[in-house]
Amino acid sequence: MRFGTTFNAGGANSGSYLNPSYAALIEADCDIVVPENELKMPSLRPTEATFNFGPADAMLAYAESKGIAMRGHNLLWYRPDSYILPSWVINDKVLAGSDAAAARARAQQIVVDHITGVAAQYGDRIKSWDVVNEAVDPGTGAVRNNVLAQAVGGDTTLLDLAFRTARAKLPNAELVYNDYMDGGTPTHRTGVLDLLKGFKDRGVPVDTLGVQSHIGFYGLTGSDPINSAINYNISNMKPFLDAVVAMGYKIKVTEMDVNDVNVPGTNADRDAATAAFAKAWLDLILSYGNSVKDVLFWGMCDKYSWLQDSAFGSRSDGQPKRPDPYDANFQPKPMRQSIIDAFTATTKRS
Ligand code: 9MR
Repeated sequence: MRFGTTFNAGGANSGSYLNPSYAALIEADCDIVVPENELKMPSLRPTEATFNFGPADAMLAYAESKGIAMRGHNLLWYRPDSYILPSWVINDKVLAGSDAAAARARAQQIVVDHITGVAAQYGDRIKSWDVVNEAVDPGTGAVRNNVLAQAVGGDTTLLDLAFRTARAKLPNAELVYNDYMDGGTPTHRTGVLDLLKGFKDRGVPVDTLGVQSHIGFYGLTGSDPINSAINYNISNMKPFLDAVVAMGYKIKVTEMDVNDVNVPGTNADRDAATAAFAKAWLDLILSYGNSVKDVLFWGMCDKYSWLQDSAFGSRSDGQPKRPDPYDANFQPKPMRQSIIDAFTATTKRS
């Protein structure tokens, strides 16, 4: 089993390898890291003609110097939101034009060129890639709509092409379909299962489902609200994961954190709740034995979590959230022990 985290190329007050306090957590606990934003298409491709590899190159050099693996996130993020694709893609005239055949060819060319360029830069130095990220609409279960999807009529053409291109250019890499999988909406889970089944039916080379695992306490009801929320999510996920593994996919926890946005009480109360949820979640996922060997968190330390952005909800007491294994002072929390306990309890991988 390997444990890891996301990190970034920000400054001294961020979840960066350039922040000595954060780097110390990585070097103490992690076997694997993944750039938070630096390999995303808007970061890498300011213009069609340019690949801005500098920040990710430096991150990979850091990881290699410490003997830590680095995985890649992501090659094709498939959402309609404006920050997902570079503006030269969003504003592309051919993609949005009236010549359907030209739009289709242009979309395919953008996907192939991007993956080919990134693969040429990193080759076997990055052995696992989120090839396609978040392509299933949680509201409908269908493949999401965006400027690329529109150019190919909304089907899975570009998703399949991304995986086939990645396999051709990165024959030794683990190819991952990465999506939320937070125990929440049944429609989303059904949509992901349909997509994974379609990949198998069409012979699309996908190795692994990335179970992001941005889990959390969103609704709290009943006399035992913490345990009810945990049990609800676990019972939703088990049949889903059974089905994924039965299709022959591996599983990987790619972006875990535990959102305590609605958990009342003291820091100790909140940390006990998130530790319990993390333990139950990891016990379930690690029960799939050799199908799962990696667990990555989306941050080691509460201070720099993406969840501190109020756009993702705020606590009613106004306190910062506590979603990660270490607190804002870089001190370990009970959640860190939960991870150790889950790793210790699981069967040895072969
Ligand atoms: O944590 C990331 C944040 O810094 C970025 O602004 C945001 C948009 O690029 O993406 C966040 O990471 C997301 C990841 O790439 C995909 N799954 C959800 C993550 C949290 O939003």
